Amino acid sequence: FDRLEHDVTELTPTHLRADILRHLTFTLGKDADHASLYDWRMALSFAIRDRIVEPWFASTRKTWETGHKRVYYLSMEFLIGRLLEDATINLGLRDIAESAMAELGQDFRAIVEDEPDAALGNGGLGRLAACFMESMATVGCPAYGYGIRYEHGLFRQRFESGRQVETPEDWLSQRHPWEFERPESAYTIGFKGEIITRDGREVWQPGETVLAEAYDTPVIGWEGKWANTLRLWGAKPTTQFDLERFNRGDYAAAAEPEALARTLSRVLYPDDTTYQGKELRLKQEFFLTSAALQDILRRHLAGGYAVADLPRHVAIQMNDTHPAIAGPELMRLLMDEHGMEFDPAMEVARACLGYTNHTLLPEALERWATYTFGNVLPRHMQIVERIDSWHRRTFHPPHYVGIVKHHEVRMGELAFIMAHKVNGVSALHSDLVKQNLFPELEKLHPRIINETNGVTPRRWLKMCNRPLAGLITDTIGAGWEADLDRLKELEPHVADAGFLTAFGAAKRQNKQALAGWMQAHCGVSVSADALFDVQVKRIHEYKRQLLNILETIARWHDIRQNPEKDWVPRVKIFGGKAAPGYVVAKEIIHLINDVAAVVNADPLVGDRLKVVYPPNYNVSLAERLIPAADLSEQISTAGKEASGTGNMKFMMNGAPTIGTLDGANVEILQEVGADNFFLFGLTAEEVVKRRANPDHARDAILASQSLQDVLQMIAEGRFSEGDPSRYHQLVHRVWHHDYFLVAADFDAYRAAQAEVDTAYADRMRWLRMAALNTARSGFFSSDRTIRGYMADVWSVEPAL
Ligand code: DL6
Repeated sequence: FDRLEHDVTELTPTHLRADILRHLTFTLGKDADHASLYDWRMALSFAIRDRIVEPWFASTRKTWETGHKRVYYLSMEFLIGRLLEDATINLGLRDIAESAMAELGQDFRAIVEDEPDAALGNGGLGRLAACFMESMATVGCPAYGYGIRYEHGLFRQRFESGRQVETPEDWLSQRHPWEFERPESAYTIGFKGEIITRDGREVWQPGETVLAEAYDTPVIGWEGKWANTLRLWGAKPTTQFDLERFNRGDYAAAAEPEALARTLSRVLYPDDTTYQGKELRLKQEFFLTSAALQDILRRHLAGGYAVADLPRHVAIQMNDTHPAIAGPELMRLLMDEHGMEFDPAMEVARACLGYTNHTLLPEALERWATYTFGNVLPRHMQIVERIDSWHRRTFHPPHYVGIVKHHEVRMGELAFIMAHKVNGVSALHSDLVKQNLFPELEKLHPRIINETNGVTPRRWLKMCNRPLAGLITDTIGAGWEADLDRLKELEPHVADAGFLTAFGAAKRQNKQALAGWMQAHCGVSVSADALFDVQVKRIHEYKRQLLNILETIARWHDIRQNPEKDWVPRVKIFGGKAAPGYVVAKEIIHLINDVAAVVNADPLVGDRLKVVYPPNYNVSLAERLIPAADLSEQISTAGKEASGTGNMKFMMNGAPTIGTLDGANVEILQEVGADNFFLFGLTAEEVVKRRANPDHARDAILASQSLQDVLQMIAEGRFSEGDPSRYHQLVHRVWHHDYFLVAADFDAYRAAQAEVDTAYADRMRWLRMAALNTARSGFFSSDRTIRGYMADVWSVEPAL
């Protein structure tokens, strides 16, 4: 391993080549003549991983030796995507790896794209956790991410006759080269059972147990200066395989304990907005949380510190309410296992815990029936009730405020009361959390702050958009990757036609690559001169993909009415999955695909309008689509999108937003200026007022001839030939149950889209807007967000 002593900055393709061949031979047992793409990918991944291990050890050692405070980020989701290219970029080895592979006769791009996406998350919340892990490593914040090593990540989506069909995802069917299995780091997790009293203390005797075993993935920061650990727990049985039953020929029964245990880490729940009333989901949440807390306490005590000293060394962040059982579980460990009394244990727990809220949607705020909660976690039910009565006695909240209400345990209230800081994820969202979600609790204990989300510019600009990243470095020099405010230095160049032309050329290169990919994978041919208008995110009524497709129909209709007009050609690109049980969202997907089929086959329309919906939107597809986008669709009903992070990625990649005053759009608008943003629609306050009028949708439809025509065409079956009633319910919903105000915002959206056309037709004006979006996107680096959490929530200094 002498070669590992080379500083990565001195590493040559020849060194790396030798490492790759060594792994191919000794780790994979293959010779170069018989190696498959998979073998080469593994060999390269191991060679790159070797380069991470040293800084990883060094970071851990330094944290340990200095007793530095650590952050523990508990999340049910880490949507990390592919890791190989990202690791090479952060180590400064991207081009060296490409050359080394070329010397070996291999195509780096093909290797990178052979890696399956680790889709251990549903959407924004999980991807945010992944960006945070990378940023914590970049800014030198000592941290562990704790999650679940799901065998099956988010389902794969395909379309059959335009309908979404789900199949299981199997990223672990291949070896995962980035992780280290840690069988020695395993904890027993209990469920159910009973409480007994021993020596005057309550003792929980679980009726079921499983083992949580650790799998560690190092996360390397920019320039390889610091690395943290993403520790994912896999479930294993605590009981041995039952040999006696096996010998009796009862093979299924013999394997039962293993099968039952593995169920716990088998699937990611495919729904990020609705509460899953499943005992298994509660068990998963406890499994992750208990394993993490046991691990945290073990590490703390191994450092020779007292339990009461925990808050000086440990900050624990609950990513949404999913790990909110951390409050009672930490109390149980402190009281039942470490002998603390209730009051001091509360002080310790609350000083350690922070809670991030990611949604205002009532259906996403977890509540458990006390029956289920008490059955699965009887000791925690007792502790929750004790916390609730302590809170009532001490603070006298209004009678309707509390943790246990109407036979339910409210996880939002529990997380709030157990945390010393609660934060929202954009300025608007944090205000709404204060005003609408927890107004009474905030009055009793003011603790809500804002930490506007961010995204890592290493993955979401440097890696996914090489043409633009290259232009930025050529224009303002290196170093912007870890100091994104430096993008401001691009502003003076925006007056320079040469720079704008180069900016346009970079965008065009990405668009051409995407056009080729869409032709090959979706069978739709599009012109790279058309405006690429992109809406990618989970499919949900509040995100209003329906509004977008209704506008598409109106546009198609107008082009047909007036084909001679000088239309600005558009490609409407959609991407996203619907939760399998979300019927309306699935109807919207079907409608988009049906409209695409009609529009794309219409010779009268030709290249003036195309609709493309590539299936199975995931992190890798986002990396392909976002750099090629001209326009970013962020059109949620105001007050519903907590922040959005896709909106930030588009902005960074030079795509102006068409959007409502919702989530972080508000701050994007502030940063970029009204001239470089297509704003439309009702504000959050107006939404509430408008909804109070029961006829709001009808009024809006009757006032808009265009919307009437569109709804009429759908209802007549123009997009569902042979099945005219297919969308009757959807159309009925717009008329009578339009909770998300699609009708009310339709005309304003159309007008904003017309402004987009006008702006795009003026090439230099458009390029200026696009370039200013990139130049003013520095605020949205997740490095800034992480520094905010470090200062305001965790009280952690950088260790670098
Ligand atoms: O904060 C990350 C992300 C936000 O950007 C999105 O606006 C928000 O919808 C999402 N929230 C969730 C909520 N899931 N649950 N429960 O995914 O968080």
